[in-house]
Amino acid sequence: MGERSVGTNRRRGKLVIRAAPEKVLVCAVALVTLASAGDGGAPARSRDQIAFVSDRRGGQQDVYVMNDDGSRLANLSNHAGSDRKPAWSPDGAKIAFHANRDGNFEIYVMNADGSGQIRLTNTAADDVAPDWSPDGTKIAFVSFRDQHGEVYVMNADGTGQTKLTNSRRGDGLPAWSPDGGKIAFISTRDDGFEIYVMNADGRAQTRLTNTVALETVPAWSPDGSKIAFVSNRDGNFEIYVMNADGSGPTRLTNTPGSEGTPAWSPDGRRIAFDSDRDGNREIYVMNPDGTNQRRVTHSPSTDQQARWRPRR
Ligand SMILES: [Ca+2]
Ligand SMILES: [Ca+2]
Ligand SMILES: [Ca+2]
Repeated sequence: MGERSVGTNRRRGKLVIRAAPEKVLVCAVALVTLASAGDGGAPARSRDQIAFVSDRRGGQQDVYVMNDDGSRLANLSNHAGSDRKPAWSPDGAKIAFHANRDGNFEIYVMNADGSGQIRLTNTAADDVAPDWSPDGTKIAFVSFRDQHGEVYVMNADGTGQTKLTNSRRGDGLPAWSPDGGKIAFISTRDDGFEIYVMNADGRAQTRLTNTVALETVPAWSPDGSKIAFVSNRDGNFEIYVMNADGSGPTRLTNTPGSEGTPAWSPDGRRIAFDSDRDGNREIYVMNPDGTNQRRVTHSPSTDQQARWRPRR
């Protein structure tokens, strides 16, 4: 349904462009009015939103938000330097991200409209890759304050920073399970990039994948039964999904390009990801079985790291 309405708008746009200038203005106003009425007037909720990272503004990486059909794009973080890895609070009111505004990366948080940007960490090392706990009280992240990456957790206001892993190799990309009980993450502790899971207090660290290839970017399905991830086990990077215990890995994409960063929609019926299959990196959406893959962004810049906004 969403695709059809986009196509209709696009065709209308071409008709408008060929019309006389004064008609262009009239039609444009009419279209805007229709769009506003459609979005605001109906009792049904508006489209789900996706936060992502793009360098479309002068090569500067910022956190953007758009509707999940690519409409209503806005630059949220809009700051010099690199703003990356957006992660929504569970109520959809805030976004955590990492940025290198003071010489190295720190975790920041901002309101969903980009206002109120606050720094949560303050170390001489890189602090990156935040992920919010499902109850909203904590943020897991990765810090290199002990030279190598380890998974940490802190209160959502930045206090109480605590190290959860201590592998002394390289642990990263924490992803909180929907029930809050576990955190998936990646580690090189066994001489390869593999996906692990641990209890949210750091206990019971368990390896889920075991290949000679590279597995990374775990993402829990909303019901907690599956974990999507990225692997190059079949020659180049593709999106896979497995059961939460590591069993039943299944490939969802199959392209010569490089796929990255899967993210589930709040209803679990779609997975967003990024890919350079069309020449430069764009955000795509597909069904959880890999069908119906379609591109959402259309920009010559790099668009990546999609995260779907939770429904309130
Ligand atoms: Ca830092
Ligand atoms: Ca591929
Ligand atoms: Ca692009």
